[in-house]
Amino acid sequence: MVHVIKADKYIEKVLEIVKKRNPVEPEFHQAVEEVLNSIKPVLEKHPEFEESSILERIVEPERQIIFRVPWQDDGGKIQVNRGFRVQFNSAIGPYKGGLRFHPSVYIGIIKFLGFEQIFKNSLTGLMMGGAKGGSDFDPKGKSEGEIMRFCQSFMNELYRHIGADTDVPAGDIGVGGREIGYMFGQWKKLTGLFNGVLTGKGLDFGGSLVRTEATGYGCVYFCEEMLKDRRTSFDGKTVVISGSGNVAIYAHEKATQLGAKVVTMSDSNGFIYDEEGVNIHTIKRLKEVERKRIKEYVTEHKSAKYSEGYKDIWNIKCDVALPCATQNELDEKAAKTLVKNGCIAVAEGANMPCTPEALKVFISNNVSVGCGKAANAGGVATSGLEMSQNSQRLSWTFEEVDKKLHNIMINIHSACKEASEEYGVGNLVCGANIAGFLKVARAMMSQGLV
Ligand code: NDP
Ligand code: 2IT
Repeated sequence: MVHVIKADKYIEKVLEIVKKRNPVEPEFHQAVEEVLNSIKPVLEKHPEFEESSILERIVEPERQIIFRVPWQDDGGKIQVNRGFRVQFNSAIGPYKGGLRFHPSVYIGIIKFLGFEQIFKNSLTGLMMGGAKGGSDFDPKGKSEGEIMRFCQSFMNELYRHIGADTDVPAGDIGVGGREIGYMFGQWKKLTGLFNGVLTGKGLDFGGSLVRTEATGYGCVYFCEEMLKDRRTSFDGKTVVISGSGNVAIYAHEKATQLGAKVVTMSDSNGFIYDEEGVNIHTIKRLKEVERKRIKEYVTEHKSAKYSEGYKDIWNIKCDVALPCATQNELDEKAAKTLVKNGCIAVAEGANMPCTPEALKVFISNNVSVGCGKAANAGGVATSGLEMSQNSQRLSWTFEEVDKKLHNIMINIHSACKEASEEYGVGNLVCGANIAGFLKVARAMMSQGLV
């Protein structure tokens, strides 16, 4: 019989190991701490998880790959970036998760994202393990040729580690349809395989309808369920959205379709406030086609105002806030302001956008909160649907995929709610962590020493 200690001591012990073994990786520590602290009642009910060292195993990636990415810029100079793929957990399916290209990327960011991905993918109900990758490459200001050469060089190493049945990357910050296209082309050239090794592909070569819209739409579908629980809806609500990338744009589109007015969007330089409602067509053209900065919006819309700095976006009065830019973009002060201004629901389109202190403020003030693992799971869920279509060599209609996505988001919301009630934790954030964790932990137990 293995000696079992109290759940809180066990959590403390594992957190200590994580901090010691992964020093100077604050985002990873934050993500682990949040999950571990919220599963305390599960550990109390299931001492077998501690007996089998499930936590010690789940916080350690199965595999971490770091590689050189050399590429030639337009001036002929050779540049070198660093590439990453962290294959975190394959208990419930092949590794699955996005690639992020952003100068802030280092191993700690990839590990926090890969760790969260394990539980998010579990919540989707599909067969997908957790992984994440990327590079400290900065796509801003690069020419089309430079982007292509970088993506090709990135794939020149990544291809050895991925596969349609082993590890399936997709997009994240700085990686959209264009980059996935270049990487897929290089994969095909290197391996000769035309298969579902990447998701988020173009519609002409195996991509799925709705994948582009999926994360933003899914986030709004999840939030709609939270609003239903409060006997209200998006109709007539004022919504603040941060970011103006893939997730933010389609969160805007769906919230607007459901009758809300979206009054803000942002990028890393600043935010726009349009009291008449941000025009989605202008945003799509500026961001998806012309790849311009958000401040350009005000030159076309006189009702809008631009402010430098992205943090003050949370001072804008709203009923619903959808942080869709990046980690830790919404802190305690911002949360208090949102509460004071009457905000009733927050759904995280981004990964870990609210600091732990901000989450506490929301929960203790009865604001409904959908954490990223639950609220933004629609993206990876639809990636899972793309994998299914690729395996079948079939393409489903927009309506079919959208309906499946909607059902998945409704089911995730129910799973979070049920877990929260069963374990008496009283909020969807802990509920998401518990529901996501249980499935993976059980699978690990069944598979022996993995
Ligand atoms: P995009 O690259 O399309 O857009 C990112 C947006 O966030 C841009 O407006 C960008 O502004 C802003 N942003 C990025 N970094 C920062 C920063 N450090 N400070 C302020 N603003 C910043 O990415 P996505 O829309 O795909 O991703 C947004 C978030 O959603 C990320 O947290 C991602 O992990 C998460 N997510 C994405 C999914 C997907 O399917 N794409 C799925 C689930 C989650 P700028 O142009 O100035 O950099
Ligand atoms: O954070 C995420 O879930 C994503 N970036 C999407 C991952 C995917 O494999 O579609």
